[in-house]
Amino acid sequence: MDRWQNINHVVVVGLGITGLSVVNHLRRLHPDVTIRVMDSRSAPPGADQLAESIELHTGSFEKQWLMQADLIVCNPGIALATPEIKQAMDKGIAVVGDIELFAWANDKPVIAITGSNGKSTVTDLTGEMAKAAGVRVGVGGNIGVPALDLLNQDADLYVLELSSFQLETTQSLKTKVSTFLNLSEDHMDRYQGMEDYACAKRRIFLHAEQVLVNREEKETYPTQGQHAVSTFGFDDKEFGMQKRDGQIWLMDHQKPIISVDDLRLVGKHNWSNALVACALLKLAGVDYRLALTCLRRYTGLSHRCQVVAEHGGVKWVNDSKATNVASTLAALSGLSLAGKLYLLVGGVGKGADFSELAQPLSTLDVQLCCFGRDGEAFMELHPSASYADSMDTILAQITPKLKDGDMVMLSPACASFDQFANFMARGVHFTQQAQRYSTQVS
Ligand code: UMA
Ligand code: ADP
Repeated sequence: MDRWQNINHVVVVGLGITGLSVVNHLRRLHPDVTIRVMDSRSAPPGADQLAESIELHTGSFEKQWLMQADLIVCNPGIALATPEIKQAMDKGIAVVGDIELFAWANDKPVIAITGSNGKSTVTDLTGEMAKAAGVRVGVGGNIGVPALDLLNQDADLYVLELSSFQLETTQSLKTKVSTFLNLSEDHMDRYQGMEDYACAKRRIFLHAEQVLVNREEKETYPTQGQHAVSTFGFDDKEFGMQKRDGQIWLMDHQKPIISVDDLRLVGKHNWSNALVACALLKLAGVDYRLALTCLRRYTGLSHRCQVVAEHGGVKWVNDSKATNVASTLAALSGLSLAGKLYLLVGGVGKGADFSELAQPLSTLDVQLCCFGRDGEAFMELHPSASYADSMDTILAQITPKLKDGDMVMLSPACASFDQFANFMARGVHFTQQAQRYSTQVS
């Protein structure tokens, strides 16, 4: 089927790295189509990299262009419910995302990963292990490398992190294996509720040869279609875990893979991430046993529960990627400290309910430090809570109190864009401040 037969005019909505990758892909593979780009921001990122020959409209969505399009390619950050987009869809104009274009152009096997938390860690680790096992692999998607940019790499396997936003506009992606890691509240400013959000994520199963789901979360299972289903979890079934001689082992159908004591990744949630990476590779036909040294050495991605400074017995932990409640819960789970935890929370709450944090906080010696736009919403979670407008003010206030055994952790349960460009900028800022203030601890 030639999907491009009747497509002459494409409108790319939203620039950023996705929009640029779409334009480059179209120019490479479909030089005859006309491309117009629009972005509602007045100075969208990427505008300086757009060829001058491409028409660009900024500051609003240009309705007439949309109505004249044969195909609209929408940035994942733009909701399909946006009135101008909805109007075009109602007129019968096809609206897709960059992952759909990837699906149209790709004929290589794909491992696809979604979930509320752990996507990037599992994606990166799976890619690293595939490489260590000798596979030419392309790793991208929501992790920060647009999927279409991978198509130049001539890989034999693609590992894609897919957000619910990207899956909303994806219809045809064939995968060797798809996994839905877990479901917890996030992006409630975009979805009508948890089921709406879960439905978007389950689209990852539409054309999956095999699916891998979380035994402990039935919401991660496909609700329609015939699939070969494998499961992972903390018990000893299928891909699971087992205690042997006092150590917990990751297990593949009763066969030991690796002891968690041999992992450099920390936290129970990361044991699960490591197990999933092995399972995905096996289901895709890659021998993960060729990559166990890589797994053993893997220390994780930046901004995820990462110790960024240590001085005078005080640890400073950057978990800036904790942009929802479940990821902050994961950071607190199993935390055992000789001293006090100074926990920095706040930012853009995305309409979330933070009350689940109250229970684990009640079991810890903690000073809850709230900041940013929705920081006040955390104040009722713990009697120690105090509010300051910025992270810097908090760090200046707490540093003189820090003692041997304490931990200062940024695990904000919120997005960053009230005060920072993104979670990485927030994490870098925290790291710089941590390195400065840590030397002042006596
Ligand atoms: N925007 C507008 N008008 C526009 C276009 C964008 O207001 O016309 C705003 C929207 O609020 C949008 C935001 O700008 O949310 C981001 O757009 P962008 O230009 O930064 O987008 P890209 O650079 O193309 O990045 C996107 C993903 N961003 C989003 O889904 C919001 C990146 O995921 C992804 O890495 C990249 O494509 C490559 O696939 C980021 C993300 O935050 C990391 N993802 C969410 C998450 O992980 O929770 C889903
Ligand atoms: P995502 O790409 O889904 O946002 P990341 O791997 O970047 O996932 O991790 C995001 C946050 O979630 C970090 O704070 C990290 O410590 C936490 N996290 C990682 N894996 C899991 C998991 N399996 N369950 C819960 N939280 C997790």
